[in-house]
Amino acid sequence: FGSATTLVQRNPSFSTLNSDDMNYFKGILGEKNVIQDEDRLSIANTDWMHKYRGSSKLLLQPRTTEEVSQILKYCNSRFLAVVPQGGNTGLVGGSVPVFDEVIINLGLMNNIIAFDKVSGILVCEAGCILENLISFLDTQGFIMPLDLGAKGSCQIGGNVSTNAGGLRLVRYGSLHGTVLGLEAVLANGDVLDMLGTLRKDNTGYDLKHLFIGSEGSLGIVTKVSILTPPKLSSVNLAFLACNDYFSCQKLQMLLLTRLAGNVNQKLLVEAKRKLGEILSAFEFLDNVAMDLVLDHLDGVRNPLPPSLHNFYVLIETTGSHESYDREKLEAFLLHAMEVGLVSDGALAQDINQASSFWHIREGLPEALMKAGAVYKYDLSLPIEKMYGLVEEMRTRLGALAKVVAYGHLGDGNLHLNISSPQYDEKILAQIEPFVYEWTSKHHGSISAEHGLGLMKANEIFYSKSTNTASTHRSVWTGATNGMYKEIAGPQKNT
Ligand code: FAD
Ligand code: 2HG
Ligand code: ZN
Repeated sequence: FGSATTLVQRNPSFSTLNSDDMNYFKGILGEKNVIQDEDRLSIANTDWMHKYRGSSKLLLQPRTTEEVSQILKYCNSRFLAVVPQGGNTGLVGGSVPVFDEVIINLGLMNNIIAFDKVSGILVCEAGCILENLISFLDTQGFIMPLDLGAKGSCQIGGNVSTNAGGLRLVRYGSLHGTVLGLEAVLANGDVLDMLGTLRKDNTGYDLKHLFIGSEGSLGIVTKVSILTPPKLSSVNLAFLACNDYFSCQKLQMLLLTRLAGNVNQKLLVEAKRKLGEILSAFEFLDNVAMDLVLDHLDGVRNPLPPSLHNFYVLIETTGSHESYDREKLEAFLLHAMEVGLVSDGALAQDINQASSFWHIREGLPEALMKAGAVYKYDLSLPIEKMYGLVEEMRTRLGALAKVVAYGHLGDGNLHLNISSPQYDEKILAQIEPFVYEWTSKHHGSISAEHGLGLMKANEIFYSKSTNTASTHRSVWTGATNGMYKEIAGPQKNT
């Protein structure tokens, strides 16, 4: 399904499982958590998109850090390859085995360890499902600093390991900022206790950052401490239509208080500065994406009929002063309409309407799955260039496939999805390496938030210099001796 898959071969230094191994694992985990059942293995071997499939014969479910440590120590001594797995919602083929690796799923390590209502610091096990953490914090008057469509299944350990971005990054920043500490187990079973809850700690390297976004390549994250923001009382959501991409972009410039062309700038900048403070999401989708959702998800309707618009933008604000925040958003929208940036719009009147607006944006990955085969690209690009790629891709593909664009416009992240009834080498050849070359030429990143996984293990060179990529490799070799996960970082020798 992509260039990486055809290049990878099973590392012959890895052993295969035998009955002594099974007995050992049963000894430490108990029969119940050593899973060889075919149906359960089939689920764990297959990724969310049903695009990547391994052939593992063993799924282990540890309950404690000590058990994770024992498993890894043993696998390391026996040269058994492993793959850490959280909620298995990853989109780049990193959460499932490539061959017959032992799957280590963290789902049973799902306890909340501590929550401090004064500092907002949450300490929990890595297997906690994001939505459960969101619900728990809600009862405490706090929120998670990240939110994504996969919240019902993804785990905080998986979020940290992919450095998941999501819908609120524009407000709360990346997990590199909000994760204060981690506990992780290295390939040889050593436990690294970095589970601090301090805001400041400059004693040497801050090693936790190596684990954030390392996609399980350096070890298994077992516990996380994370700074959570207080829940604010006033959340507003606007669903807007723009006629062209330039207007979406300009709208964002207004929000972020940069000057915005031929309008009454003084007045505007003042209003936008205030909105900028309460901005909590800035998402976009194009009309092809909208049609896809309408065609494939039940009960969804376009809040802005008739649907003749080319682009849609969701703007969410979160603040603490209900009437004032609402007024600010309304004033901003009125102005944006007056100057012609917005052609139509709706403000959510209640929580149900807000969730129906969000469903359109969050439902896109699912709608694409229902539409057939999908080639997924997750790119960071300069905002003014971003949509140029979508247009060029449409020209290249013509009637061969549908080009669907959406993403986190607020932080320059385009989700470019190419949808067709079936996978087809002809389509892939039109997309790759063009999409990577284009991104590299415009100094973007070929993985904004989903990671490299199996899909892009060989493509890191489009976004990292040779020296940087070889330093990645040295870190990986130093931490694991190369005897741990099958795919972890660049496969080519640099
Ligand atoms: P998995 O998919 O199980 O694993 C992902 C990677 O992390 C794998 O390489 C795995 O080996 C490793 N891993 C998992 N757990 C651990 C652990 N405890 N220790 C070490 N390594 C581990 N991503 C975004 O960034 N932003 C989005 O907005 C977003 N929206 C999504 C919406 C949908 C509908 C879907 C299906 C996916 C979305 N994703 C998004 C991608 C995915 O959900 C995230 O990457 C998520 O963080 C993965 O978490 P998980 O628990 O499912 O991890
Ligand atoms: C999102 O933002 C996810 O919805 C998935 O990151 C993106 O489907 C995709 O390409
Ligand atoms: Zn995303």
